[in-house]
Amino acid sequence: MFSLPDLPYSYDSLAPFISSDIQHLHHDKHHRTYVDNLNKAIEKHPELSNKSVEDLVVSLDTIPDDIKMVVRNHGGGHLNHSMFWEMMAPHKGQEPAGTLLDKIQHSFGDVETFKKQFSEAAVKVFGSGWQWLVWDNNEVSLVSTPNQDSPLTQGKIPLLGLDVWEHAYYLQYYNKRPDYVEAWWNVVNWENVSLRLDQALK
Ligand code: MN3
Repeated sequence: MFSLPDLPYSYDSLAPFISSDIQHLHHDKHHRTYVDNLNKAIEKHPELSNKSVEDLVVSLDTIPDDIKMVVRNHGGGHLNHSMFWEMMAPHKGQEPAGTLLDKIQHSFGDVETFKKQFSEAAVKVFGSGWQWLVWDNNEVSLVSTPNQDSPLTQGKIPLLGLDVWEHAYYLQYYNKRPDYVEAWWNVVNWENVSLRLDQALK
């Protein structure tokens, strides 16, 4: 059985950038739905019950046809949101540092250019989806995924992800996705992004 992880901080601690109301709706309702639907699917195939959600999403092609779409959408949703909470933290004015900074500079020139390209790509994701910084082919790069698809299914390791589904911002930002994206940079947990890069480099 998969379970909904607690937020690693209080519901109001990403405010004013992401409101407590959004966090309650997004975590308690949307993320819970992904977990519940994933569990219902796995109940039909108990042989999969010892797999981690990463295992399921990495090897989607091996998932039985009758639950493949549910695992893709709701397993992906559970995995993406579990990462997303960890990829954010209360605002402390941090910036990328160490090896992560080196890799960003190598691929994008500097942090400002990286943020600009990431933000532009995030704003352009059509409909519901995610914008990612991934580790792929020995460098950091940008990728967008539709719906709840994970970069892991494409063999790319997610380092930083931004949920651009309307449910992630509509309560506070209405239709102004660019304002949400700009505010979100204030709550990126760069230490977590560095940790993910370190694990990818092992
Ligand atoms: Mn979401």
